[in-house]
Amino acid sequence: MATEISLPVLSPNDFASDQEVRWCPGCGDYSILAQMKKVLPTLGVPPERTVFVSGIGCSSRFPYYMNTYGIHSIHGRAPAVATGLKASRPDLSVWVITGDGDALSIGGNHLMHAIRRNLDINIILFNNQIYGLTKGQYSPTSPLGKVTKSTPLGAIDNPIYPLSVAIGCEATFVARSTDTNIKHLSMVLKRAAEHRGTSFVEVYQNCLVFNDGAFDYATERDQKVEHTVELEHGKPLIFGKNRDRGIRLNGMNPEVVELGRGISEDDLLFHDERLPEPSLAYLLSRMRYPEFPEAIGVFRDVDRPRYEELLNDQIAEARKAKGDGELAKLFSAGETWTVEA
Ligand SMILES: Cc1ncc(C[n+]2csc(CCOP(=O)(O)OP(=O)(O)O)c2C)c(N)n1
Ligand code: SF4
Repeated sequence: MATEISLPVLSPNDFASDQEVRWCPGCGDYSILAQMKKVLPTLGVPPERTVFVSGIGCSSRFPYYMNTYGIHSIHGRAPAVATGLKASRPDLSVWVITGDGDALSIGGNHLMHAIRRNLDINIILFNNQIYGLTKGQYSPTSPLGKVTKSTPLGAIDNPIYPLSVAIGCEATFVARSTDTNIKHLSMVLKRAAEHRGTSFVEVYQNCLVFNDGAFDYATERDQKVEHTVELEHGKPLIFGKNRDRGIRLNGMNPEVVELGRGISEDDLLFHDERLPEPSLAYLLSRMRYPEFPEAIGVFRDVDRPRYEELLNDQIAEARKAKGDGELAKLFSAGETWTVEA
């Protein structure tokens, strides 16, 4: 007779470590940590099968605060460490926590290759448009003209947009949320976890010490309805306090239009997160405040084979055809040279 075994019900506390959280009081990182702890128990993956990998930065202290496995790795290299881990242990749930500096400055190259490979990992980029840990230098997402300690006369390098970069790298899941919109943030984290393939999530995160208010337009109660548009699959892009404005395509370009006066919802752009072609998601990732409302939600969610499956299939095939092999034999196989003094 089969015995029924009831699985333990996990709570956010099961994922919380005993470490004192060392972020500045009021930092947006707290909210992301809280939502992560709420979402993880709903995924059915126990702490001992969950791993957080981070690079360097304030955001990268995240693994200390989780009662899971964790690697506080090397600056910019979290995607590379996560790639090795997921390829060799596909059974683990692997999360990468990174900042805009960590992911897009020193780690830009590693990020790009992790995304294009499409391992089943989740990359959460805390975008505060500044280097927080090193006390306020500009980052690749700081806007033009931004005055910081390292740009005393204003930034002159063009910023890059994390989601546009991810889409350009063929990401299969791309989303954006904000640290203050906790319901939305937990929905996005859950969707990212459920996606099979690399999920790339940008979270607008307030660094109240070195870049306070950078995202007020998208997070403050009275401003966000006017300056963000929430993406919903199959629905038209509508925004504004009175829900009377929308985004329409004019040729290849988006434009803001007012509803009424001959323009109806049917004329608007309808969101489709499952389009195989990433152009629409890219176009949405280019909509920037103040010219446009910025899109919040899931931009893209498509299926493509995962690197770890392809890799492990290849290894199994090779084993079947050639046997287990021996590393020492492999080292001395093929052309070898003896270097003489
Ligand atoms: C090899 C190396 N180069 C530079 C640094 C200095 N450094 C530490 S964190 C950081 C940037 C962190 O910025 P970000 O990723 O935006 O994270 P935040 O602190 O804002 O969360 C830099 C440049 C370092 N620790 N190691
Ligand atoms: S410096 Fe900024 S990002 Fe770092 S903990 Fe403080 S508020 Fe947060």
